[in-house]
Amino acid sequence: MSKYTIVMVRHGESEWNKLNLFCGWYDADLSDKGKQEALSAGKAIKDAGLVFDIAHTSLLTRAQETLKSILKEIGQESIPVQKTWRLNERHYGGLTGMNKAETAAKYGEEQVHIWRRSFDVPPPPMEPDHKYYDTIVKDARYANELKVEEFPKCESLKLTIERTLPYWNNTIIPQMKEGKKIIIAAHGNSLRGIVKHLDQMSNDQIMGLNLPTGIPFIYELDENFKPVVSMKFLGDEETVKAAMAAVAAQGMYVLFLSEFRDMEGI
Ligand code: DG2
Repeated sequence: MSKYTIVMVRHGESEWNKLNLFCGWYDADLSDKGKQEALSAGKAIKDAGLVFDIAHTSLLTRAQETLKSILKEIGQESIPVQKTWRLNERHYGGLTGMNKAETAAKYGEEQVHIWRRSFDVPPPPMEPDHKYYDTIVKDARYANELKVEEFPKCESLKLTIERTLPYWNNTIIPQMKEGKKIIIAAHGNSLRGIVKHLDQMSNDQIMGLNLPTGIPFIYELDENFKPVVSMKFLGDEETVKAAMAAVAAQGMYVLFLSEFRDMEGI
């Protein structure tokens, strides 16, 4: 029997999702489409009659803005919002700022798939001479959270889970036990980590999961926090499937060809 319900949502499309760039800890804003997706997410949550006591999000603007828009739509702007770097997107290291399809054209789709979806192969590290190194490492929002030597230079999904799961276990679960209803607005890979844990997916199974932007999903959990209902999207099946396939296709060479053709007008 289900005892707890929790809602999760990947932020709406960001400016860098739109440009198909590896984003990670770069603080991209929501695109116009992403703002619309956040509004629709709020409407879907409202239609489902869901209300919350506490919200959790990352330190990145795209997730915070998505959450804000949802809470506004459901008239719950005043609930406490807890922000943590532990829910940040995985750190995409040296790939940060590179175009995913172009990277596939250069290094091969297989390599990009490994970088994006393997469980424990991290992307190349972000070195101090990287274009976005200072922007990220010297960002004041991390000053009280992480020492420079603790700062990730890149993260695999495994490493992402190692910093996300303690937050799930030590902060979110105790709040659910107190009867708090929770929403989490975070990122493709920080949420994939939580989903992998909840559904006890193997390292191979998780490789096939691509989370769409801006479509909330629900977990119903039993008294031991085991799923009774897993990843129930508040959206019609076809739309969700197409959105997941589009995320998977971001690392494909053919997308690079079509982006190139669009640019060249051919
Ligand atoms: C995307 C995920 O993160 O990328 O960092 O580029 O959820 O913050 O938009 P998000 C990024 P993929 O792992 O799907 O390539």
